[in-house]
Amino acid sequence: VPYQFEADLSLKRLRPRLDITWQQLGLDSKRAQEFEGRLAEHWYPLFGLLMELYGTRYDFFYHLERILVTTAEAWATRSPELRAQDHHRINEPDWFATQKVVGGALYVDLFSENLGKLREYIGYFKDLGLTYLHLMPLFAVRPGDNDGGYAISNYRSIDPRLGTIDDLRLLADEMREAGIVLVLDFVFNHTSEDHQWALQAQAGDPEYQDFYYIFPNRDVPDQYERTLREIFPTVRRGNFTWHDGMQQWVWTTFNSFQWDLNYSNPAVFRSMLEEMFFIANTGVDMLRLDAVAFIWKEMGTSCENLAEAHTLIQAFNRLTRIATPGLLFKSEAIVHPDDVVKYIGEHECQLSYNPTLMALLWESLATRNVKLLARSLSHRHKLPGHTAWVNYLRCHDDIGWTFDDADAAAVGINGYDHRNFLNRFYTGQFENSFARGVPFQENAETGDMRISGTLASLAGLEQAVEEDSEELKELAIRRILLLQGISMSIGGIPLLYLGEEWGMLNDYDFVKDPAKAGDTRWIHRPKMQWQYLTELDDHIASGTGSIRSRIFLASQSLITLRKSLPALSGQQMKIVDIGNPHVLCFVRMHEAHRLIVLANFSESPQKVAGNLLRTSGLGRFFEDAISGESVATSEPKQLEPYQIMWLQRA
Ligand code: OTU
Repeated sequence: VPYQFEADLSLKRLRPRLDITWQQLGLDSKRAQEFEGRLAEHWYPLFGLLMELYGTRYDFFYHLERILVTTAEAWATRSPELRAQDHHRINEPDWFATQKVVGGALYVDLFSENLGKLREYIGYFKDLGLTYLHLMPLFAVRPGDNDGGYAISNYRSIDPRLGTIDDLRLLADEMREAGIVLVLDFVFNHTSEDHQWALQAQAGDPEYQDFYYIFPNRDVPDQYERTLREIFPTVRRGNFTWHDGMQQWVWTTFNSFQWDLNYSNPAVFRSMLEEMFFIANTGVDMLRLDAVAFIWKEMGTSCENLAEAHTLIQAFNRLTRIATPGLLFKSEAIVHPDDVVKYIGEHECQLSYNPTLMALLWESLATRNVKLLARSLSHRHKLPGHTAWVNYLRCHDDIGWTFDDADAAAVGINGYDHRNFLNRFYTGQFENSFARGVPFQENAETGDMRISGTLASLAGLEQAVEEDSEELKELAIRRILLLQGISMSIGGIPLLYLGEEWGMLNDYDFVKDPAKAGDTRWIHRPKMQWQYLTELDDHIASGTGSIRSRIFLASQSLITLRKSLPALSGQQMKIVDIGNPHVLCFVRMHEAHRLIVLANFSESPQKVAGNLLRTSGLGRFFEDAISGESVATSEPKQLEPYQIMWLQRA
């Protein structure tokens, strides 16, 4: 064990401080044993991580003590319900990985106006089958543009337009009773320029100036710039913003009002830890770790995905194991697939967005060819134990083509050209494209861009509705359900971005709001239309159906079906080469359960040889769990345009 002697001695010296904390909190030492047991269990790795990050600081021991006290207080003030849940989850470390878990994400204001009203929709989530709900950032934000809530001015108060901390606690309680997991963001790479720490920095307090990266002139920023990318090039060139009041430069990776936190300062780590525990103790089950790639900077590097970023998250993770062990982390690393997976682990982030799968599903829809998707999945889907992918088709952000160029080359694709093609395809510039997306952060210099647009608009529904073509509508609906069918069966937690269940189209009105006009991602953040639900009831009563009702009912039954199929639990998945480049085939397995998925990514019918299905060792007769149709392996099987089948042994 590295630093074993130092770790032991430090803990011995810290023990009296811990006893004082228990006394101050009126806690008897018997109850504190729970905490101390977990502290002992995680102390060596935790100490090692903090030593790596801050061991050379003159004031290391001071910060160590404060980190420990913060953690002890967080545990001691955790509610009995949450502590009971912690115990339960320690004993069931894979509780989140079963097929019964299905997620949804939404903006509170756009969905239900506020947190109070959101409670009234718990029935809606249950009806749809959701057991996990990610609420987009809902904390207090700066006035005007707040990057969809990602410019936080106070992590302990809710945006007054949405409600109060008590509303959040109440919602968390009711969701827990309803069996729905609550997910919130931990926006820890940056704060808003009007966060208390930033205001103190602006007032000239050197202690708080050290919370951020602040420079008197361009010397150091220019040196950093040599190796940095630009993430939001249409907002501002470069990564630094001149602050008039301070007459200094501030590091701002994203918008100019989002100030990057300086984690090389242990006071920042300790302070954000306290904010994290505050959020956790409101009743949050999972924290989405925003922008993980950027949290550590080092001169001469890209300042993305550095080793210390992992050390930092692992340190946060160990502290949650001690104080709030029911809490999980979800990584938001929308980066190269080799880097995405490095954030995933029992002792780092137990969950991660799966941006590679997301991008390659869209890639396969555009090309009608699954070779790159299959190639990537064949060696990138497997994850370590007690972790899971979060599979999504669209989210509140743009689509970036983050696939691996070597994967592409292996199937004869040039990555650079292919990204250009995909950008043209999804912005509708490519002839015969069905997609209605728009560019996001187009970089005039590099020609680089990302794509905005809703699932339905990108899948062709917007075009079909405009052209009023029944045939095109049918194809678009099938594309939507095909992608949903994959996301629900590939292995991991499927995450719907709410609105998708209705096939909601792009909303072009965002440009009318000056705080949103400069950011095309608002095109795919439409307001929920509750009349759809009334229409649905009418449709069910009359036996007729609109496009929206059809998408809703089909999504709902896919979710119900997924939950009933134990083979869809966990991650285990094997790609099968079925000899048809338009058809993705994989086998899902969990314990003794098996399921074969066949998915046709083209608008023409496709045949697959029946005997190939037999090689899966699952027998000769199957039933498609989606359509109920029987399939015999003695003859070739024809898949309809964009059809997906979940084949069970009959
Ligand atoms: C995240 O995304 C959020 O999801 C965005 O909504 C925020 O605007 C941003 O951080 C700042 O808080 O650049 O286009 O992984 O792709 O972290 C989205 C790298 C983003 C980035 C990602 C970031």
